Amino acid sequence: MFLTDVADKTEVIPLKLLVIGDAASGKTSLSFRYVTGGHRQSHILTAGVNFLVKRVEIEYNNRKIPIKATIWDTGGQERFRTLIPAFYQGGKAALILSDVTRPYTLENTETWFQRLREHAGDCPCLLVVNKIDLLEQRQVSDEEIAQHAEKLGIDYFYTSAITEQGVEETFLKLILEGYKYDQLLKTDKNKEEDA
Ligand SMILES: Nc1nc2c(ncn2[C@@H]2O[C@H](COP(=O)(O)OP(=O)(O)OP(=O)(O)O)[C@@H](O)[C@H]2O)c(=O)[nH]1
Ligand SMILES: [Mg+2]
Repeated sequence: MFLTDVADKTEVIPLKLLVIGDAASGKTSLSFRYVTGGHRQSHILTAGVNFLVKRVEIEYNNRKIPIKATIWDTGGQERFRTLIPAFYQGGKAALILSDVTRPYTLENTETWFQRLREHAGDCPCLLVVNKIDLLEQRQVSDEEIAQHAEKLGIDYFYTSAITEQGVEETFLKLILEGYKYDQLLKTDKNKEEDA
């Protein structure tokens, strides 16, 4: 009985995930919402880096894989830029946030995308259009969003940290993509060692 339990234990995979995007786009609220189910009412700007831990099980190739995801969320303000290299290092997947009420935050996702490529290589990323609950203040159309995502060559999701719309789905996709990328890097590393 005891031996079976031990044999059944599957290795927990640690994954570092990144949440980037302009100031006040909802990075902290969305991460917090996913990890705790709670909502932060006010905007307490993130000085430096927050990180949250979520344990989750994903299914991949008919196997259940336990994951310990560490979600890193950095302040979107320019003055936190110097933290960037350490923040990105080892990131396995990223969310790039925009705010549906401020079109320039969608435009700026391109800069965030380039920054990600510069500091975290080919790590997978998803475009997130947040605050979708604010229907009356919405300033960007579905077409603009689709075109923008296509230009970057990435998938996109609509979310709300208030109603929780799209939150679970977005983070599950992020974790799955991060897991696949992590496995790929490990396989490449093993190949190098064998060569
Ligand atoms: N209506 C609505 N408000 C949101 C949503 N997400 C975040 N907010 C609000 O937007 C403001 C900014 O949210 P934060 O999560 O602090 O934004 P941030 O991206 O972490 O900001 P920085 O840390 O400064 O970069 C707060 O007042 C949040 O309550 C959302 O989906 N809908
Ligand atoms: Mg924040």
